[in-house]
Amino acid sequence: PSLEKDFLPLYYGWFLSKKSSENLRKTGQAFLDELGSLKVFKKESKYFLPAEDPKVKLDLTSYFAKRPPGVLHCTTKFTDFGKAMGADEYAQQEVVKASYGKAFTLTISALFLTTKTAGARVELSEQELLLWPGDVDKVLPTDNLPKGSRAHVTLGCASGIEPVQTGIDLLEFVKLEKAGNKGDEIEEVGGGKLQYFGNGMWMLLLSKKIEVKAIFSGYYG
Ligand code: ACK
Repeated sequence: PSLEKDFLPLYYGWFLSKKSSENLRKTGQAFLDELGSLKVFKKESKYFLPAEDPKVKLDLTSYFAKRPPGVLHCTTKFTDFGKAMGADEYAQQEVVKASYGKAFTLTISALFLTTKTAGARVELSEQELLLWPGDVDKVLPTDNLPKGSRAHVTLGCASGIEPVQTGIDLLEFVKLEKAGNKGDEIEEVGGGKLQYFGNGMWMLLLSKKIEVKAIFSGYYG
């Protein structure tokens, strides 16, 4: 019996390799550049501009100025050093312990952007879904969305917005999809099909999904 108590991380997740992080950041940047230059986007840019001064020039890169430092990641469970609901239960699962430090390949199927966040949508494999917590795929307690709906990589946040928002924003897209809203199919752009869901909610379905290498681990801050 050990005298030490397990000390849980701030969060568990997949941490992209340096190279995969750089590539995904570049892809995200190219998406912002292209979207920002599109006429359809400019026509709808009011959601991103201050009401007092709607004429200022919008630069999406400076709009999403809060970018994650270091390598990018996909959070599985936010454990808050053990203080979060369900933290111990999550950490004690055999699959979590057995996967700790192991390499995975994550599939990025889409990039999305709202007035608050920019992110990449992650499509989890059966095996990866085993590491996905049961209680995180809802905004409202009554939501009933497929497991893994929230899986994402945060690419950037608007001023005053915390990264937890990216997953919440993605769930809003999934809820709209579930309600049968396919979004206005705007046009084929560089990387795929661009969809607009209104209210400044944009999603690019990648014609060629991106695979990234990542290690399942914990982040202690
Ligand atoms: O971008 P993210 O997935 O959103 O990665 C960061 C990471 O944990 C460190 O802050 C995520 N995060 C923060 N708070 C929560 C929360 N309450 N529920 C789920 N994820 C969270 C944040």
